[in-house]
Amino acid sequence: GHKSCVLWFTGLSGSGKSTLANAVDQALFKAGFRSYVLDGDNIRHGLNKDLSFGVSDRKENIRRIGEVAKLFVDSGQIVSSAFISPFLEDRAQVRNMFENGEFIEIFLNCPIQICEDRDPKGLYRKARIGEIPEFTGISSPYEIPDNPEIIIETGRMSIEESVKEILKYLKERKIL
Ligand code: GGZ
Repeated sequence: GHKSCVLWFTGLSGSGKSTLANAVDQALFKAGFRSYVLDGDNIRHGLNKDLSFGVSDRKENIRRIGEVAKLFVDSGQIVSSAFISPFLEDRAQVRNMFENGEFIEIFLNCPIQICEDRDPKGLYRKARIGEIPEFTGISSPYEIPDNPEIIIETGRMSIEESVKEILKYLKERKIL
């Protein structure tokens, strides 16, 4: 068996949150652990499709995701959450819903130039020309985590290396 926990990925659009969360999920599955990924595809398009990208809706987005993550932890799973979650206060609020050691904040530290160069969906380009208002990192803030459990420099590290580092942390903490 294993302990349940939340892997809370935070970082800019294009920093690799969903990609890395899914890679960790795959690795956990292969190793026989039960895990699940919450990301834009299954939350922003479903439960939270009534929410915009204004400050108060982003806060509500994160609050609801925290509540859903809590349900997964209660059910004994490792849940990976992959949302920008730009505000320190909101991340701290979610952290407070969990026991000590259950909430593992993973900051994907990637320079905005790299995210913007990647621009897989062309959103940065649209944000630059004003077609998307309140875009994180351009016209809406991202508050850097002050004490994350793990920092991954996704501009420098491969996905495989990043997965290894996260699994190593979970083993050291006796979660796996
Ligand atoms: C930031 C936006 C915006 C604005 C749409 N600002 O790279 P993506 O496309 O796939 O991921 C981004 C996603 C951000 O949703 P989150 O739920 O993670 O954000 S938050 O935690 O702040 O609520 C991006 C897309 O949605 N997107 N408009 N204005 N990202």
